[in-house]
Amino acid sequence: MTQTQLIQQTLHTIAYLGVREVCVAAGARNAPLVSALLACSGVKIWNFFEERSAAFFALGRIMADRQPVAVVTTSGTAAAELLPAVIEAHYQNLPLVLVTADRPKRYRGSGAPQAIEQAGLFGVYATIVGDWDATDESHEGHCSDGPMHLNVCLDEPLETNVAGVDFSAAPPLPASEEGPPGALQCDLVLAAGMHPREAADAAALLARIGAPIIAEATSNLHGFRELQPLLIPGGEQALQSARPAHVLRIGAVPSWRWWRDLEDLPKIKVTNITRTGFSGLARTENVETLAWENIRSTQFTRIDPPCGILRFEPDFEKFPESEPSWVSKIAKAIPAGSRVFLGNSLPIREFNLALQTPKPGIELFANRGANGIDGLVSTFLGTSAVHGGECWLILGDLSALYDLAAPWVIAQMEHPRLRIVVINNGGGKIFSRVASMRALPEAARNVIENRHSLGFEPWAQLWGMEYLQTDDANDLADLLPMPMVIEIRPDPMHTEAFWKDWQKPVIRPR
Ligand SMILES: Cc1ncc(C[n+]2csc(CCOP(=O)(O)OP(=O)(O)O)c2C)c(N)n1
Repeated sequence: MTQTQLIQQTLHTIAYLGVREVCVAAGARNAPLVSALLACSGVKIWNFFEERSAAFFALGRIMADRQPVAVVTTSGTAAAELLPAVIEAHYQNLPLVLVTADRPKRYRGSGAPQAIEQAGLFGVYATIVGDWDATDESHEGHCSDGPMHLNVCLDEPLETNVAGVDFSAAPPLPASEEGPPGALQCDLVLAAGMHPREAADAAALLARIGAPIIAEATSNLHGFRELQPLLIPGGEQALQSARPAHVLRIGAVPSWRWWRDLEDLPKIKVTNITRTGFSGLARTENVETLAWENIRSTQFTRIDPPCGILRFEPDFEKFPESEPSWVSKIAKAIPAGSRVFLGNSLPIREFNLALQTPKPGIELFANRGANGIDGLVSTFLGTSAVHGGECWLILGDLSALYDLAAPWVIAQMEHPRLRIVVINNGGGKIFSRVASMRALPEAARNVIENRHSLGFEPWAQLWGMEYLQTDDANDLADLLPMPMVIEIRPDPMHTEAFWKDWQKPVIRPR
C-alpha cells in the first residue's frame, strides 16, 4: 500500500466511525494527514497548537452533541498529551477518536528522534482500532464504545498531496436498541450527569415512579415541572437524613460524600442506570448496573413507606459574601437558554445547593468521569463551540491556572458568547473542607492548597477577553461584552461562617 492509500484509508475509517469534526494539532509527521483532512468535505476542522487542549475540546464537542469527534496528533509526546482527556472520555464512555501519526514500525524500541512506543499508548483507556504501517497486509478497523485509537505510521518522504474524502458519504451510526423488559422497585433516586436529551427520558420515568429525587445540577432534571414535588433540596444534608432500602442511581456517578459512604452500607440495594457501564461502587453485593436502554423497558415502582428524607434549604442571605452565596448569585445571573459548565472542585458542589428553580432551557455539564481539574476550560469551550445561547463556566482558580492555553480556539468560534467565572479563593480550598486536612499545620496546608495571590486579568488580556472583577452582584445583571472573564473573590470569613451554619440547617419536613 502507498502512503497516499494509507492516509485515505485512515480518513475513510474515521468517517465510518461517525466522525464529522476533527481537532488537529499539527507537526511534521501528521502534516500529510492534516493537509488531506483540509481537502475533505463534510467535516469541520478545529486547529490547535497543543494537544491536551485539543483533546479536551474534542471531548466537550462530544459531550454537547453526542457524536464521535477525532483528534489528530503528530508523533512522540504529542500523542501522550491526549491521555488525561482519554481517561475522562473512558469513564464517561464517549467516542473520542485518537489518530496519532507515528514513525514506521521498524523504528520501535530504537530511541530514534520522536519515535516513542505509541501502539497501545492509552492502555485500558482506549480500544485499538488499528496500528497501521503501509507495509502491513491488512488495515481492518474495529469500532467500539468509548475512546478509540488509530495509530498510523507514515514514512518519508511525507506525502502532502493526498485528495480528500467526503465524510458525509459514510452512513450514520445505528441507534442503540431498547433493553430487555424488567421490573424493579426503589424508594430513593440519586441523579447526576445526564445529557439534556437523556434527562428528558429520565424525567418521564422518574415522574412515573414518584420516589423522592436528590439530583445534582448536572442531572439536568431541575427544569421539569412534573418533577418539582419529587426533587428534594439540600443534597448531602438531605441524604444524611434518608433511610432508603433501594436506591436507584441514574446518570453519572454522584459527587456526594453519601455515595462514597454507600460502599459500607451493603444492606442498601443499589440499581444503576447509566450509559457508562460503571457502577461507581467497589462493592458488588446488592449492586446491579443496567444499560441506559433499560430506561424505557424497565417497570419501576416506588417502595412504600417512603424513605423518610428531609428537605434542607441553604440561607444565602445570611453570609452574602461567602463562596456558596456568590455561586448562588451567579446562578441567578445566568440567562435562560444558557449552557453551563461546572468546575470539579467546590463549584459543582456549591452549584448543587444554588440551583433551586433554574431558568428555562439551562443545560449543565461537568467532567465527572475522573473528576480532574485539568482541561476544564477546553472542555467547556468544546461544549460551547456551536451553541446559540450564552455559555458559562464556573471554576476554581487552580483549575483555571491548569488550562491557560485553552482560549486559543475561541478565535475559531463563530459567536463566542462566553462567560468564564473564576472563583478565586487563592488556592485549592476544597481541602479546607476536609476535616483531616484542617487539622494539619499551616505550613502543610500552604503546600497542599497551593495558596497564592495571583489574579486573572493578564490571562483575559492575553487572549483578548473582557475582564471584570467584582464584589457587587449587581454588576452581574447587565454584562455586555463577550467573551468575558469574571473574577470573584469570596470573603473567606463569610464562607467559613456559611458552612458552619449549614451544619445546623433549618429542617422542614415535607
Ligand atoms: C488533574 C488533577 N490534579 C489534582 C487533582 C486534585 N485536586 C482536586 S481539587 C483540587 C484543588 C482545586 O482547586 P481550585 O480549582 O482552585 O478549586 P477550589 O478547591 O478552590 O474550589 C485538586 C488539586 C485533581 N482533581 N485533578
